[in-house]
Amino acid sequence: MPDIITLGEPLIQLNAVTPGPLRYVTYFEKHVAGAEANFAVAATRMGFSTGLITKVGDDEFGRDIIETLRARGVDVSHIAVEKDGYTGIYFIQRGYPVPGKSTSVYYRKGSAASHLSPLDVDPAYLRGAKHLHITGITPALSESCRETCMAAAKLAKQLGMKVSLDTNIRPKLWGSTDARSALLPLVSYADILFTDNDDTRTLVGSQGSSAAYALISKGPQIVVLKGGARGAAAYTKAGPIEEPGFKVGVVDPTGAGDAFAGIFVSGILKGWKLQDCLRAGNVAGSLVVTVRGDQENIPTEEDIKSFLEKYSGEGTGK
Ligand code: KDG
Repeated sequence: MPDIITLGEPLIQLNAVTPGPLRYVTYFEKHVAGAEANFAVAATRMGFSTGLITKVGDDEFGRDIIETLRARGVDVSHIAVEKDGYTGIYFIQRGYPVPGKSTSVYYRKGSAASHLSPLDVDPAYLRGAKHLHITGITPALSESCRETCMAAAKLAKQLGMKVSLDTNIRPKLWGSTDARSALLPLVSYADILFTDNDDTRTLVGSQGSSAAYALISKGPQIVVLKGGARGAAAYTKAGPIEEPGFKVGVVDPTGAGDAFAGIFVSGILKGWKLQDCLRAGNVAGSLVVTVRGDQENIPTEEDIKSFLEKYSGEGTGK
């Protein structure tokens, strides 16, 4: 049984090789991505066994996802292949209209993963696992996906597992009222909550420490506010702990938060101090943004040590 189980939609990412508006891009690089799959790969790099519960289409992209995740060490035994279903894809437009930022353009409505239902959460698979990770992307996909996340979180708690939730609100998938009403009940099941100021404004109408403590009052023991290149802060009832980010050249920031979360949770499961979890998570996020693709540059524990020994503050990522 895997140590860590994640649930959500893996996607094929078609990442623009050149920056600028997509209409002028000729070449795209194909990668396997999706927030929860990225998290699973990060935890695998840290030495944990992981598994992903999801559905893909009976198509070449679904087969790519299964083969790639298997090769990256993720257990794919609970990835169902939906006959006549299709696998979601998305394009990444880089560096336009804001240099250093990316935009996701989804083609995923009605995808196989959007048909996930609570019946896909096999109690025997969760039993024996230590940790469940979910994100705010999955409940945005469909009503049955929302129910699936609730059922998985509830079951995980009943089984004595720890639960982490990354709010990951995607305004392209739903409005703020729907996001708030679906995510706040999930927050109460989370032991560790990952979020950022944009999402906390939607969820609790504030940001920074007041938002973190408003969220802690709903259940989580740790609320991590991710600040991208600025770094991250972990809030507990004992107070905040902050860690600055690293200066690196940004090629594509997509996926940095998932790597951060996967490494952070791995650190917690290894019994690390919060400060060290934050620092390692920041290293992972910094490495991911220097390349196209969400998973390829996620570091191992050894890589994190080397980065911290050798980082001079002058990386360009080029
Ligand atoms: O965090 C990176 C993810 O956003 C990306 O891989 C695609 O899962 C994805 C999504 O739904 O945006």
